[in-house]
Amino acid sequence: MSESAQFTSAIDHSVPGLKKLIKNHLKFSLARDTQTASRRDWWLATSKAAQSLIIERMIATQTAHHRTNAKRVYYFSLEFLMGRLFSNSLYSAGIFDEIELALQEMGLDTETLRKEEYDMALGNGGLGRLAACFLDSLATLDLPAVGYGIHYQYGLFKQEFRNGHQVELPDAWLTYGTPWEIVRPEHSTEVQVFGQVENVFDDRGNYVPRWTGGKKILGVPYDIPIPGFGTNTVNFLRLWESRAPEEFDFEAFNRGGYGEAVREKNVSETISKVLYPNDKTESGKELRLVQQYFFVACSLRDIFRRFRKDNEAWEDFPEKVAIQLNDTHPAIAIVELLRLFHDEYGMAWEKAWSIVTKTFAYTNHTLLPEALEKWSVPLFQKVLPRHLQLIFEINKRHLEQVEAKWPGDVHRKRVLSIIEEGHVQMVRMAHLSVVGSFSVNGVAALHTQLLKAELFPEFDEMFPGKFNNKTNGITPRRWLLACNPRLSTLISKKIGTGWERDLDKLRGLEQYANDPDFQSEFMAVKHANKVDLARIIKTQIGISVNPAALFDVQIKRLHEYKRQHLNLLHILALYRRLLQNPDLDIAPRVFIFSAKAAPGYDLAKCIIKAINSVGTHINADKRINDRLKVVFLPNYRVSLAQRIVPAADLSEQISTAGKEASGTGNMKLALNGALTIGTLDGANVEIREEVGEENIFICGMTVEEVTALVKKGYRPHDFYMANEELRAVVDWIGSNYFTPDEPGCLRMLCDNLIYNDPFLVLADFQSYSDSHKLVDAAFKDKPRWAKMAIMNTARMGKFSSDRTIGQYASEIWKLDPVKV
Ligand code: OAK
Repeated sequence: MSESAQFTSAIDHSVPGLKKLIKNHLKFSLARDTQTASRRDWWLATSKAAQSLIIERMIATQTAHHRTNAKRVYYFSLEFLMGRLFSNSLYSAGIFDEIELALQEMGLDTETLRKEEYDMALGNGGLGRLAACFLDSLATLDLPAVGYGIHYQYGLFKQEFRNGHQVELPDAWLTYGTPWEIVRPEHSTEVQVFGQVENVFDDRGNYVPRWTGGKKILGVPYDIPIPGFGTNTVNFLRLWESRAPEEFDFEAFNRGGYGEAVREKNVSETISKVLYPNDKTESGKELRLVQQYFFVACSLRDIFRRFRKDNEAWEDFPEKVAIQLNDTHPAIAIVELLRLFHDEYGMAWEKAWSIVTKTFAYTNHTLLPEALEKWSVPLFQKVLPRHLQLIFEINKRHLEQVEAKWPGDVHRKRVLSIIEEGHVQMVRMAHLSVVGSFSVNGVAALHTQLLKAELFPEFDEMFPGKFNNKTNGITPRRWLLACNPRLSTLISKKIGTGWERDLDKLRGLEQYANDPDFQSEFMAVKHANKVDLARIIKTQIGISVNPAALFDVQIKRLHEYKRQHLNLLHILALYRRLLQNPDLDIAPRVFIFSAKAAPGYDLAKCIIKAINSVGTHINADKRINDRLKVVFLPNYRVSLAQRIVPAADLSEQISTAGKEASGTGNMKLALNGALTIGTLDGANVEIREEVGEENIFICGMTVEEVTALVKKGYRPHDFYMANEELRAVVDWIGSNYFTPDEPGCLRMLCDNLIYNDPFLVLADFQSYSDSHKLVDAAFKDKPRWAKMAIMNTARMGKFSSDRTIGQYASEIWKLDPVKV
């Protein structure tokens, strides 16, 4: 009998059945009656109803995986940027329409309830959101998978603006609880940090190192079910919360009294307290290393337990377990797995290392030097003394191989070593990851090429074939079906459904790209989405914008390499042109920004202030007559992105060539019919290949040109002097004109551009500005713009995360689907 024949739901999926289920949850789970229930209560009750259906399938899925002793992939990530789960759950449970009807009959609607959910923002940006898209695709493709991470009590900070400056507030996402998670105290596990290494006799009379002392921490798992779309598979995300092993430390109580005992407990609970808010950089914080070790140590114990249920021999471990490391943050898992096999299970080094290196695969997500994690040896010694010893032993054996391959080559040994020599020795986590994994992948073709040629050329030579590319993708369920219901409906009306699980089907739209009726339907959808966004802008920040204007969107983390300040310079140039020539014929534009800056990143915060100040000034200038508007929406997050993306006309992807590993916002926007203005960086290169050069605006220097300019010696001041308009707008920013109440506050931005400009903003300004003129002309030609927009949607099939995950599964993990 097939698995699917065995699965029958015990739940009544009909509209009356669902109504009853929701009311039951309201009453028995929330202790509310229909008279007093708040919107949040209704949202919770509806979510719990959907969750019941999902949990049924989760149990069936886990049974099937267990029964078939399936190989599983474990996705280790310090970040999962999930956003809201409500719509996704309804779609995946296949009850969206039924729930909508059921709610309607009770005088409610999904649209209102949806907004009650607090975003699950356990990530900073690209890397964390990619992890969330991957979970969705893994389940949709019926691949046995578990995500492992940390159950942060506080997610990414909430952002507010005060006088245009970013202010950070805590993100207490769990205040009202969440309907999606299931706590599993029975799978709690204990791990150790700090302490020392002693040599002791083991039970066979060998004198061996043993990790003793230190601090014990309890990991308590919370599971979030991850339903696939159009399938019964439900995987889960397991997040660890840190606790003190005993509720109350009586020894500490006797030593130092109540305060001491509670303090001890607090230290343990600090580990999972808060997500570090830095995108790319996190330098040397002890707590961060403890976080990393805590979650991978808990996860490996959990994987061992699951493996041992169905398997005898450790040799089979790589046949049943693949672990994907989401960047180097979980890389300590390599050493921990070795330690478990070697120290705890007494396995010989060679055998243990051979299993380890057949288990791990590593994804690199950036080439930026400041993001390559390094830990000082003294810090490692303090937090994980035994792991440090093991790292030195791994490195010794690794360098012996280097010596065997290139005898006497000291330079190679130095660059390939896991330990960086210097004033203080450092452990290079990227090197550890390359040495300890059987696969290393980049996230876009250009990025992988640079990874091999620039970052790790010696490693590529040493391990031919280990490096490979897996171009990123996004889930079409969230980034089209759920976020853009109007466009989804139009697409399905035109080419039928099925594109949600096979995004290449969108190619079927190409044949209508020149059809005036389809063009006007497509652009009517865009217009309606812009009207919605205009309403959000009005209610959030009180600015009126014209939905007929070109919505020019840059939404992503604030970082110099992403060059929001290049966009700002262009805005100022346009503003100046309009002041000097009031008859200038340009299409009205609304510039829309949304971005968080890392709390300690002063220049990024200065750029936010600059955009806000310039925006306030332009928006109030009557002479401009609403032809330019500048909007900075606070508190960028997944749920806000889901409102902005469907309404965008133009997508700004203007990083300095060679700096953005892939980008995924570029894919979301193009999929929803926005045209890209962008550099040949990251996945933009592949987007151009797919949509065709006639449907994208490429500008700026190429990687080769950037390299050549930097090699020659880049002098931003020369560009500043040579370009009258550029000089004027840079000086304007520095002049206090836009910040009269805070003189000097934008000086650092202006000085940075003229005298430093590490990301070549001034060098790319003219090309970018010229490209915008082409955008303006194209936008005025309505049929042409419509055709280009349709072509973008039609040709984005490659960027489904289903394609990406299919490639990981077959080329890296050797993982087969299990139908439930
Ligand atoms: C964050 C912390 C450390 C290293 C990398 C990151 C990160 O978010 N990188 C981003 O990953 C995305 C997913 O692969 C890419 O699309 C972005 O280009 C990259 O910056």
